[in-house]
Amino acid sequence: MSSTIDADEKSARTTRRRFLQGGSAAAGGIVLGTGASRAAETENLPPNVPEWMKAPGDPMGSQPYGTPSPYEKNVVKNISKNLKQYISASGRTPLQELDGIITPNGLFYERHHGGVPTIDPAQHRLMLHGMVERPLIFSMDDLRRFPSESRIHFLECSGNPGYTKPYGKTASDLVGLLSCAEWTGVSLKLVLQEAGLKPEAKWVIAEGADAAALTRSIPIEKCLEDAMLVYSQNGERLRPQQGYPLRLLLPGFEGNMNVKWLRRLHVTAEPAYSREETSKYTDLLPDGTAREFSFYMEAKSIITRPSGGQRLSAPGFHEITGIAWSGHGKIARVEVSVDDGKSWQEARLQEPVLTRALTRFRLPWQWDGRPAVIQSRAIDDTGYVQPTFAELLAVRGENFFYHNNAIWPWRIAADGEVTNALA
Ligand SMILES: Nc1nc2c(c(=O)[nH]1)N[C@H]1C(S)=C(S)[C@@H](COP(=O)(O)O)O[C@H]1N2
Ligand SMILES: [Mo]
Repeated sequence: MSSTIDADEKSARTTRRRFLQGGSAAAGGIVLGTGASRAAETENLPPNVPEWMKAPGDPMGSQPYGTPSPYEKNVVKNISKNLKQYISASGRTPLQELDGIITPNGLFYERHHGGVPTIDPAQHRLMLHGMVERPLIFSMDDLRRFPSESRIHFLECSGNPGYTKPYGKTASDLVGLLSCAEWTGVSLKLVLQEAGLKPEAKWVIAEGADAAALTRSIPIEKCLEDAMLVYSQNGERLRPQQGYPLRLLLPGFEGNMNVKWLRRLHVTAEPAYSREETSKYTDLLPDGTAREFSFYMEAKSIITRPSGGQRLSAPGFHEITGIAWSGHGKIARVEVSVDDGKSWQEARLQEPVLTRALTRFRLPWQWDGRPAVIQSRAIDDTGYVQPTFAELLAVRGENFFYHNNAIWPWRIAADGEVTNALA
């Protein structure tokens, strides 16, 4: 027995030495960076008994719906102050503050064109009509009687970051119109089968019950593949910002097509050519034509730690971690460069690697304290490789706005400060 304890103790000590030693923080053991200066001023550290052990904590019921610790109050949505945030608005997920792959519901990104409606689920209906045998109107109770399913998928606005000049400071500024949740609802295929599709049915035109009446045309193949009518998000009912009480989820398709507050599905032979698929959400190419109905979000990744706005406290061991995703399927590989793109190493992927979901990657790194540029690139299971920003500009020209899936490199200065290397 005692030899096991010795072995554990020995490996714990080795680990500690390997990960936390290095630079100026090495001196007296595990006292690091800013923690060390704050530590001197408090009586709450070992060997003392901290003040929060000396009296009972808050009583049960003081928070019937839990909220984060007051010490996490800065972990909030990133809402740009440069944009007028009223009718057309967006708030970004603080990706650099999150771990794992699931976005907490309160931090899920939001993008709306006509404000967030407050919808009474008892008065909400979904109409299904057009090229079907039996037009139907569903209440929320009707939809919950169908067999349900839960799946984890990312959702990303195709206007992410929504500017062609890479001036963002943080991972959230650059790709924060991206989140990932476990969605629960009913397969759209089942609901379409209930109505009976006519052979001419080629498109489904989805309409939201917001003031924007946001409307998008969805190819029938996607509707019959993995589209879902979603009523829950990470276990609880959808948030109003995410489309309460019902949204369309089209895994891997650009965010805009995932119609929130879904009220109508019109089955047709032709697309609607709505505002959102003609004047918006298309890309003007150098030859004067526009790329439309691009649907899928291409493979993309970003390092979230260390990332812009953060600071490495000391040279030595640092884990590089981030997220990768592809609208086409699974992430096959993520490669990380710590030498400004000269060489690339394969990062470890966190299991399970899911289809059309965020995938967390990690690479152990020894920072030598010299200036460095770090970046990641995703490769999906179709073999597609995430391009550099320069490669993307060469193909698309300077006029494109949507579907920017470029690599975002971070510059690390000698003092550990991390900034956007392209800005
Ligand atoms: N009805 C409706 N659906 C909508 C929108 C909207 O404004 N109205 N915005 C779209 C856009 S542009 C995006 S990126 C996603 C955002 O979903 P989220 O706010 O849940 O993140 O919803 C899409 N669905
Ligand atoms: Mo969007």
